[in-house]
Amino acid sequence: MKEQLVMLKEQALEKLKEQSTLQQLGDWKATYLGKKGELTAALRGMKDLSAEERPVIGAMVNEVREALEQALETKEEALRRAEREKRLREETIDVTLPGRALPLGSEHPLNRLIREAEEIFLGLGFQIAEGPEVETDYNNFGALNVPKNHPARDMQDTFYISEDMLLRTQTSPVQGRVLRANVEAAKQRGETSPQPVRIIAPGRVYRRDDDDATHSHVFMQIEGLVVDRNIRMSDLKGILTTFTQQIFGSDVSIRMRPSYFPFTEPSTEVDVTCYSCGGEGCRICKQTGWIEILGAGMVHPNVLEMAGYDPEEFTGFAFGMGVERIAMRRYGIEDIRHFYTNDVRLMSQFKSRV
Ligand code: 2NL
Repeated sequence: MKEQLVMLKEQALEKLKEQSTLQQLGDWKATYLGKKGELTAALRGMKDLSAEERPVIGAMVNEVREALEQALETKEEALRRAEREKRLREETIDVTLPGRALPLGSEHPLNRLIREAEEIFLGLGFQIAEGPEVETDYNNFGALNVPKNHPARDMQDTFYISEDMLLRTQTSPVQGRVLRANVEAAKQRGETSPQPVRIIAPGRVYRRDDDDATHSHVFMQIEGLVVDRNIRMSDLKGILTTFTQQIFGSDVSIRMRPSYFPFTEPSTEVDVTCYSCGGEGCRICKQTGWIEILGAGMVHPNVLEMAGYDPEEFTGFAFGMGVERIAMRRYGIEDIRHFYTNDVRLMSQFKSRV
């Protein structure tokens, strides 16, 4: 029995050396120290021993058990340490490696031009106004002095949603809303006159056009409106000169040609000197030296009156420009549809300066 125990101990310790994972250690523990293990089996054999032998062997069994448990603990600790060190080695991060660059988006050229225009007009004391793209027929046409039989009101030219709802064809209804809100606010406060107005209204507008290189059924517009006492055409010219020089460069000048809009009287079309040839005449300005960029005029007294502003007390000017047309010339984009197909190869060329 003694020799058997000594052999068991030696065999167990020998086997222990071969175990190299915590899983294997568990199996080893079951084999030698477990309830169904070899040492328990040896203990069971003691019932056949004599009374003198029993305590001696009993002590020896305990001694072997303690030795094996001790060895197991030492081995387990060594294995845990080795595994932790291995993991730490594998998880080492080289903080000196350069990071992976993420592809950076860029600002849409239309949004960029609108933002630049907004910054210029904010600097001139204007506020930015916004409104819904689905409008009433009255806000889009009636309130702007566009008569019932005007061709612009035709189903051919406007997206109607119902008899009197439509997709706005210009952002002017936004300005009309601001005017009427001011009149309402003055009434609420018991004041005799509404506040003056100095706003721009940038936004998306819709026309029933067949899309081609120069026409899109959806496009961006920036309109402006100033209403105050003693506003004159020279104020319009001053604001537009400052704006165009900040957008196109301080060496451009503007000229105004007579035109017609139902909502302004007098009305004018505004040209800038060609920023490509400086006015000499080239392909871009079709040899004229001038490029048309917007329409404008003095607000028609009917428009002021309908909104609740007394045209005897107030005068104003308004203007409207198509953002795509200016962006196409400025960035040399030859097809308006590029703005809406959003090919990243084109769009990524407009890295924002923000
Ligand atoms: C153009 C011309 C224009 C206006 C828009 C306007 C707005 C109010 C009152 C009077 Cl609330 N006028 N807007 C005036 C003149 C011209 O747009 O060619 N746009 C692309």
